[in-house]
Amino acid sequence: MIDLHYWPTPNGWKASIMLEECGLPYTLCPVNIGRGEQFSPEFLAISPNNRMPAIVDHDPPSGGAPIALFESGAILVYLAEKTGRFLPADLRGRHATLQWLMWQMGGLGPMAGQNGHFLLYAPEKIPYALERYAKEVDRLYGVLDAQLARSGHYVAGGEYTIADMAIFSWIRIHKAQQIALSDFPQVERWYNALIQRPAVKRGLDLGKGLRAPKMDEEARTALFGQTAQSVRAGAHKRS
Ligand SMILES: N[C@@H](CCC(=O)N[C@@H](CS)C(=O)NCC(=O)O)C(=O)O
Repeated sequence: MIDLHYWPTPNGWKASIMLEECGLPYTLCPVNIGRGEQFSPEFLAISPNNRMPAIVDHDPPSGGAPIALFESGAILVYLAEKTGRFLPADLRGRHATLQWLMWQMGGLGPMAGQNGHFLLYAPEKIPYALERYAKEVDRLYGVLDAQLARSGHYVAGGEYTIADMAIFSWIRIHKAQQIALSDFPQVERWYNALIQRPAVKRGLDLGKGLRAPKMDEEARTALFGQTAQSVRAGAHKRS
């Protein structure tokens, strides 16, 4: 059995979608990041970066002690290797998939995250930051559109892979990012196909009711007031 430490956000959906796609049994362990639960000693022992998602696989393919993992990209690769699914075995397909997964992890996710922050959560509208991230996210959507035109059905080629799941989870929030999918016809076509998949729907629905509709002051402090001291304080509680 796998424990899924999760909150319903784009990074969380990557893991829930993959678990649903693979049909792996899992236990949902909510981590309310708006209430600071990511700093609990138990969670920091699994995810020292105080970010979800994280998993604990109590039945790793190698046998032995449970395996704990954080970073959604690492979780996707692990689950793909555990099940032999959604990561092509051939050299080209495997590395095309990993390349686009890294593109999501190092580019689309962080940039869209900052775009969302300055659009929705910053206490004041800062024109330079708004323009900087809006342009970069627009560029990244353009890159994805061009890639989908080249590759055909899916991001890394003819097969649906973990790269699609990772990228889709961030494209899912395009409306909040003030992006019209109709400006990116290949992305729109791909997105509309993926959202029909029953496992994708189940993954997106996981924990839907957990999240508060609006961010309150407590959540703002838990999420945007972090320093090294927040981690030290959480780790300290352990002893
Ligand atoms: N690179 C990490 C990012 C994970 C991440 O940023 N998760 C956010 C929610 S989407 C989180 O746990 N935030 C809690 C916090 O900021 O303390 C991954 O892909 O797993």
